Amino acid sequence: MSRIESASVHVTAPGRNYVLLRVETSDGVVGWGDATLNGRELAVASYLRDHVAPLLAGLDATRIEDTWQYLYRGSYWRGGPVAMTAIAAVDMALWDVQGRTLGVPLYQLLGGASRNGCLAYGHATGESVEDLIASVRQHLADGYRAIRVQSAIPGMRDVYGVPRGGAAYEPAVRGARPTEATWDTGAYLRFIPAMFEQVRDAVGPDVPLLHDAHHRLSPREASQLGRSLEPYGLFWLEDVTPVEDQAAFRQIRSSTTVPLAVGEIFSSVWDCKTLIQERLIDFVRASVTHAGGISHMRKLLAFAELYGVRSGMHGATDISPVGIAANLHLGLAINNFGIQEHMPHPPVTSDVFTTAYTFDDGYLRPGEAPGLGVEVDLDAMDRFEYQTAYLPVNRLVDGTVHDW
Ligand code: KDG
Ligand code: MG
Repeated sequence: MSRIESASVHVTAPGRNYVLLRVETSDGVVGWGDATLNGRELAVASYLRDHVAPLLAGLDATRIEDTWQYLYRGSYWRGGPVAMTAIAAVDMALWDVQGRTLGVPLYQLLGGASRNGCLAYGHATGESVEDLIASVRQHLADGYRAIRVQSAIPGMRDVYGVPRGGAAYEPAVRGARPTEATWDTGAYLRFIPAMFEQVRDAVGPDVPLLHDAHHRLSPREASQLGRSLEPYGLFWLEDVTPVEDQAAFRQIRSSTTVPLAVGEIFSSVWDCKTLIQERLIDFVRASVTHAGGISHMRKLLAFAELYGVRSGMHGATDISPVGIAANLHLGLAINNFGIQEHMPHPPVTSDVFTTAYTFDDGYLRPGEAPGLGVEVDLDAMDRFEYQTAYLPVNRLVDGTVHDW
């Protein structure tokens, strides 16, 4: 029997902070799990290092479901982003071990491929609508078949998703305290429909376009935005309102037919049970890294399949290549895959991570390497030290703290 020999936690920062779990078995097989929780990385590292890794040594490495239940039910304090990200890392690492032990890519253990590749969407951004349209055209030239569009808003200093001066966008900012952004809902609601009108005019009706409202609107404002965007045929409108109150989506759903995507901050199926069961959303954005790993995401998405809700897994840079690979193996295997976010990591990331997954012709593919198919260079990791970094805090024009 293959036993877990050791489990170690690694914090590294090639380009940005990542937390990884490395599991090694008595047979000498190594598996990796992603435990990165943007802006709260060290909380998960401590959860793993202080409370989980010591429990893993000696367990049967093949008992993945049992280990998941042991960590979830066995902690009594179940759920929440810190615990579920920690459990996800263990689960991913054990599936990785299983695939490597059997010499097969993980998707083969999840039922095999249901499609040829995972349709990916890229992020087009612009400090003006003209720049945004140029960015959309560049993405089309780079092979993307679906594109998220985010633009600066006249009169607002910092807008989610839009980097300044053409730099690559990275939501977390290094520094001892979070940076602060200023938000004006009225200016946003006036500008976005006009922005979509110009983008649609420029690129035609066929390109699937997405947009992320990033939790800032009330249900009534979200309904207004959704209705105003209906003429532009969006693939999805994301995170229109904070989602603690799942019932709020009844109001939005009954007011607009715009396809809705929600859930990059979900930790488990319990965060979206009502949304799915009442068909209040079209896409669920939960990811393997933040929602309990492959084992739990598989159940979450199987539940979603019953109600016609498809996957749209979070894939921003704060999900490490290990987590992205996990999303891709699962996405390739399930029937109700929708789309996968693709926000490429900066080139320095490949100093530490070598991935079997590829992006080509608009599709991400997990590759045929055994397990998750990501190699992690332990020595290189040590060259990139953790640096404190936070997501921004958002305030209204009068200084009131608002959702970011
Ligand atoms: O950690 C949070 C970011 O990943 C998030 O703000 C990015 O909204 C996001 C997205 O859709 O990628
Ligand atoms: Mg988002």
